[in-house]
Amino acid sequence: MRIELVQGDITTRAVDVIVNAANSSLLGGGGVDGAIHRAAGPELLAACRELRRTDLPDGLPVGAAVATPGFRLPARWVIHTVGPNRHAGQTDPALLASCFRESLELAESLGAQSVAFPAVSAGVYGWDAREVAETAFDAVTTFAASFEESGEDTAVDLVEFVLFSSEMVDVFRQVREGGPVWG
Ligand code: AR6
Repeated sequence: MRIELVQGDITTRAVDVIVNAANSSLLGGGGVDGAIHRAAGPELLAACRELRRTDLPDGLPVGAAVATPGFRLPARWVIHTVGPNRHAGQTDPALLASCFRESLELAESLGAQSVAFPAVSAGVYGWDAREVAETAFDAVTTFAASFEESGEDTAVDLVEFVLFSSEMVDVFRQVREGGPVWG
């Protein structure tokens, strides 16, 4: 499984799945969530409302993931996950790891070959970029290793981290290379 770092707007990625850093309501917001809803069109909000009406009347729990079509996006599906909100006292890294793991498992069950993640919880939800990067790499490598141990191949063979700023790319690169993060 390849892991790539990309600087840019996740809504432009022509991958099978893009992951949305949503909130529990699934009804949109700012940041990457707002960008994805704008690019996907109003059909995405309608699909999210339908999920709330049927499977998720109380919303999507922190650390969980759910899929919708990508509608007007180049991506085939959007997987919505809810990162922990540090400003609300959600400081357990296991919750953030769960976002990456559950999104990957759902992507795998959809047969997706390529998955793009944003830096979940590193914006409005106030997590330190380095901690997000460490958690993200750890979750992806653990996911890949679990398949290798069982001798099975993953459907997912490309994971992209699509990061808005060059500073965030630097943090992810430093964490991947195991070196210090400056600044
Ligand atoms: N492509 C890639 N990354 C982006 C984009 C984009 N188009 N736009 C922003 N980012 P955030 P969170 C980066 O705040 O911290 C929303 O209102 C951004 O620079 O989007 O999980 C939701 O509805 C940052 O590095 O997500 C929730 O209420 C990263 O994406 C809440 O924010 C995540 O920032 C979720 O907060």
